[in-house]
Amino acid sequence: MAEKEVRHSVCALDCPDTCSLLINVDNGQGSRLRGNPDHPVTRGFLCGKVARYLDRQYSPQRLLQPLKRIGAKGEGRFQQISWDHALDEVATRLQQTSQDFGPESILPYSYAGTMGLLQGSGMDRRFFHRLGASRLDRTICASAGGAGLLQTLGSRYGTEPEQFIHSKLIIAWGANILGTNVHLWPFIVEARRNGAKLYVIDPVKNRTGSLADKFFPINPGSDLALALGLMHVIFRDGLEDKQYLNQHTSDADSLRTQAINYTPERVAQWTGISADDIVSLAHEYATVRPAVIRLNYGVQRSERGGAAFRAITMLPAITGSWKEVGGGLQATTSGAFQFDRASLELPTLQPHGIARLVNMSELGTALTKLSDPPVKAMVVYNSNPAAIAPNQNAVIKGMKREDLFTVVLEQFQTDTADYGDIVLPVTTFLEHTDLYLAYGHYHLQLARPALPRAGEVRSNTEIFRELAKLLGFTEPCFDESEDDMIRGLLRSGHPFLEGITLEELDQHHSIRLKVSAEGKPFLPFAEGGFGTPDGRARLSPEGLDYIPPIESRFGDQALKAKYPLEFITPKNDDSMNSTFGNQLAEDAQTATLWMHAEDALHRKINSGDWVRAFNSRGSLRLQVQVDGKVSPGVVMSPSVRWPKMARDKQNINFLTSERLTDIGGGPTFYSCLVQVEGCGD
Ligand SMILES: Nc1nc2c(c(=O)[nH]1)N[C@H]1C(S)=C(S)[C@@H](COP(=O)(O)OP(=O)(O)OC[C@H]3O[C@@H](n4cnc5c(=O)[nH]c(N)nc54)[C@H](O)[C@@H]3O)O[C@H]1N2
Ligand SMILES: Nc1nc2c(c(=O)[nH]1)N[C@H]1C(S)=C(S)[C@@H](COP(=O)(O)OP(=O)(O)OC[C@H]3O[C@@H](n4cnc5c(=O)[nH]c(N)nc54)[C@H](O)[C@@H]3O)O[C@H]1N2
Ligand code: SF4
Ligand SMILES: [Mo]
Repeated sequence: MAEKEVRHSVCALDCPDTCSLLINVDNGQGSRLRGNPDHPVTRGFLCGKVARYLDRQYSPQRLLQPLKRIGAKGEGRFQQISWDHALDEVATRLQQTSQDFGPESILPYSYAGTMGLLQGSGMDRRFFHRLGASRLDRTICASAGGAGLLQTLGSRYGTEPEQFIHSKLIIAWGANILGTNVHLWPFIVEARRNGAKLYVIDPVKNRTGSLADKFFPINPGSDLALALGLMHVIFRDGLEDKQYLNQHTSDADSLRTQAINYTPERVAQWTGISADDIVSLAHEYATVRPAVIRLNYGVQRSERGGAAFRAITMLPAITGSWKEVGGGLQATTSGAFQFDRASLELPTLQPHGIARLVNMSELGTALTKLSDPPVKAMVVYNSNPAAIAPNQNAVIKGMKREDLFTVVLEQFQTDTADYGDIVLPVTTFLEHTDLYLAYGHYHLQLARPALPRAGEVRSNTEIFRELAKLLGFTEPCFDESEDDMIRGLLRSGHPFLEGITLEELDQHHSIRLKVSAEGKPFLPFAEGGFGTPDGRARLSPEGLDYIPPIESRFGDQALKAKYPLEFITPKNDDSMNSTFGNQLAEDAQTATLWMHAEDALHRKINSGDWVRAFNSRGSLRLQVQVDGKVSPGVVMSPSVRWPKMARDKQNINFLTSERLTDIGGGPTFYSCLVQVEGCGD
């Protein structure tokens, strides 16, 4: 590397913005990280977390050598060992486990610690497929919403962020834009400068809600009812786009019939939003043009989250808003990155046909109850299940099992790493090559290593490549270079990737997908063209009856009598799920419980008091804040802290359940009833 230079990189964190980064490198030492000013979405700035990423990169707490556990599981006592020793032990144990219990007794556990395609779904997938290990159903974040989008639109993409400047009404629906998608904000600021209004529908009045023109405090998990109420008013008052409905949708008439039942008055009871507000929101949404919905992921983490996603994504088809620049809806853009994933993951390597699928949102059950075969070995990478998975008591009980062999590939000594038998130190995104899609824009990016590696770290790709060798896998795919793996991904033949090559990516770092002609806005469904089999948006009302979540104020009344508060645990400003958890102070947001004054008074609790939030699954110590962020009956604490960093060694996922969403098999983190009581200190 030259003495002083500016290098390009890409933020690999699990965030819709996938920022283009510039880093100053001086004699191999990174000195300044900033947002690329030339990138159309990054526009020269970073979020607070990643602006300080070099602190993480150079943290004295980073794992730099392989470790072998010498203490009890979870205790955190390890000794350093060599890579040869570590990899030999992992290979031998996996081979033995496979022989004794069958390969499906081995479970990979990974999610989006890095969004990079190679480090997240490349050599690892090949390795586990070839081994015949259980497959992991990666449901922890977006599978309920994804299933909903596929049912209605048949595609997982929508309005591009750059077009929000043309909108006149922007609805942030379960979307904390300033907290989790901050690069959309400048486009909204520009739209508002031109007269647009921003409306926010959220149970929590966070920074985004506080800056809205109108804030609609919705009861958690009732979004399906609200969407049906809006449809009721739009159809009743003849505000639908009949031509669009006829030409580009199916089942509109049955939907209209279904919506008749969802009067504003009925919907008001469930949602907590007044009938008048529902009527005026419906009128404005249908008549202010163009209107766009930013539907983010919060809505899907409740029991009817999939149906809610289905219904909300029907709205722009009903009003014909897809036709307009600055109209439509964005829940994600990831479906436009149409790679040849099979060439990367090679599922055909599976020796005994398709292996069993284990839902990552039910890890506690998988580790404690699964049989035939039971899980005997788990390899964790890009994830921190001992913090982020629901029903932690079961997860920990499983991870403590003496007969479970656990390998953890990590940058830091997380709670999960404490349960590892072998811990392998890995690279950060500044140290390896990867290709990045985005779920909040349409720019494909490549990053080469920007910094020399710390200590003895290796990348996921290298580790799985070496394990494949040790297990005697001789297929040529285990020798394939990273560049060839990227070339394979790009060779799908899909028009959105047409002409994009690795060489071009190396030269430009970021390339807009060929979703529309250069300089022209992308209007995905202006003329129909939905991804459904008949090309029409599917408005079927089947499965769209609103049934309140079991764990909600209108759900199981016996449960509610014991645990009367609806507990939601949305994203934290200062961490990325549990990433950065090592840096969070004891009094961080993740130690705070927001509560309404009425609920506090009733329990003789004041702002600043320490309380216990609990239900039948667990109990957690938090400090109360009463400041109007949440409505009566709702409590909120941002997710998620490292349990071991807290005095009580717990986090909010000790309270959440393993109940799954209506479709997609997703977790229901935000359908969670609790009681709160003072606890002295
Ligand atoms: N700072 C920061 N940024 C992040 C992350 C992080 O941990 N920290 N995580 C990243 C990840 S993994 C993801 S998936 C994205 C998620 O990004 P978002 O979807 O924006 O994040 P959430 O906080 O899950 O939920 C969004 C909003 O939905 C609200 N909400 C909760 N329940 C309901 C409900 O029933 N109805 C409605 N209408 N709203 C509801 C929450 O209060 C929150 O304000 O963010 C990414 N960005
Ligand atoms: N209560 C509650 N729980 C939640 C949520 C919530 O809103 N509320 N959100 C859920 C959501 S949306 C998500 S996406 C999940 C996120 O869950 P996870 O995907 O597990 O995300 P993180 O907690 O960020 O942990 C990622 C880990 O990967 C590591 N890592 C980063 N890069 C690499 C790499 O290159 N190689 C390897 N081996 N490791 C790497 C990081 O150090 C970090 O410890 O959490 C879920 N849990
Ligand atoms: S976390 Fe998101 S906003 Fe922050 S730098 Fe990464 S991509 Fe950008
Ligand atoms: Mo997520």
